[in-house]
Amino acid sequence: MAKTLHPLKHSLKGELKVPGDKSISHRSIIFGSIASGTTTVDGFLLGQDCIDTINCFQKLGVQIEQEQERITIIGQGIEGLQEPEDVLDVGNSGTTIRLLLGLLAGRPFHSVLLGDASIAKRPMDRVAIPLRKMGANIDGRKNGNYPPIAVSGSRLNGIHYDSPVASAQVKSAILLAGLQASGTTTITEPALSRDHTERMLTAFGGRLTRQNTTISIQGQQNLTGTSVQVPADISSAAFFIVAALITPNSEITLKDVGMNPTRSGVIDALLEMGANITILNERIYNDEPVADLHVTTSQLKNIEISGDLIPRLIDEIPILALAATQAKGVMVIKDAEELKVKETNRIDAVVHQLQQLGASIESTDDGMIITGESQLHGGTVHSLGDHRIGMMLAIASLISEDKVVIQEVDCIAISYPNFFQDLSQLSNREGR
Ligand code: SPQ
Repeated sequence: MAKTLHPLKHSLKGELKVPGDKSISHRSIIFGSIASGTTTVDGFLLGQDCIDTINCFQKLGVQIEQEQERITIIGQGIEGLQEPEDVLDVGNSGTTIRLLLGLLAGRPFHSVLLGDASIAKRPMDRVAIPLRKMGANIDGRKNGNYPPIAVSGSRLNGIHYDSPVASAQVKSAILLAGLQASGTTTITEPALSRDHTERMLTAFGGRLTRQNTTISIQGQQNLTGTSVQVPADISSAAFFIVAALITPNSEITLKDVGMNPTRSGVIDALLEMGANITILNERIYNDEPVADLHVTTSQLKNIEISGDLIPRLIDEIPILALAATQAKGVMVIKDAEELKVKETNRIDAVVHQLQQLGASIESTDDGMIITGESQLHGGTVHSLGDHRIGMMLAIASLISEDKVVIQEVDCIAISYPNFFQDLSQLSNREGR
């Protein structure tokens, strides 16, 4: 479906709570399903990716009930998982397929995992290689690297793995396998990736240790069901934060935003760019920091984004690139090769789509270079089936001279089903 969006007539004003965190929602289903006893999850993200995780666990025999944003999982312990009678379809979700591979590597049955056309192109070697070292049987297309991918459970042994990438999906898959392995499993990553798995495992009564970027887990642990309150997703909030910063006379407050330091790199980067963002009412939900964010229109200046900051804002690079088109000076984004293996090649997708709107932006081998300040002129663009590209382009329409037509906007429902209603609520405009 295509959608035509017109430039913003007024400013953005008001208060909004964006939907629940996608990474935490996935993990609440995974841990609730392998724990013993009942788990309740409030503020669950009803985006397609997380619904697909629920569907996979139901096929694995877990009783999961949904009532609006409250999910109840009746966990029977990890031994309660049963061989699925059908393939496990993860849809568009890289997190679901990679974490399931780690979990199912140690279960005594056979499963086949597949997803949509984007998932069929996303590499699984990054998890399959360390899992095979632990004793896993994993096979798939192109030497076992691409879905559909099959896993036959086996006895796993703990390993020490030095991961070449800072990836929470790799770390989490290894920890889920390590939970079932004999001995200790240790993973060292080159920079710290998001740590929701570690925090949630602890909330379910699991034990692990961390020293710098090395995490160790002892095998054969039992988890116990608990209550989870999911914070609002900082990755979804980022679209409205940037929208308020770059549109005239805007002032918004975003409620209950997850501020886990392994995810809040986007706030650090924007503050360094001169953004007026005030962090209010800081508190903790199940070991996850949360705050309200007050944001007003700001004159931004560009900075370099690289190194250890990259994993802390990897999913926000598309919207940061849009912010950079409206900031003074040049933004250089480096060390971000990981963008090439997301739902799309996000370096190419961001650069080509923003060029279509008139931005001054070029790709590099490991990132992009953006020169501000440029007036976007509008035009026809494509989400390429990537929810974060679709939302970035919708925010770009607010400041374009002319209308923006976005093709394939439906994909936004992967992480933010009510995105356009929430945008209308803040933009208070006719005709949207
Ligand atoms: O789940 P998926 O499709 O991989 O989703 C994305 C996204 O933009 O929503 C990436 F495309 O987020 C990943 C994120 O980039 C979610 C995630 C997680 O929940 O563990 C970790 C990151 O990926 P990685 O490979 O760096 O671990």
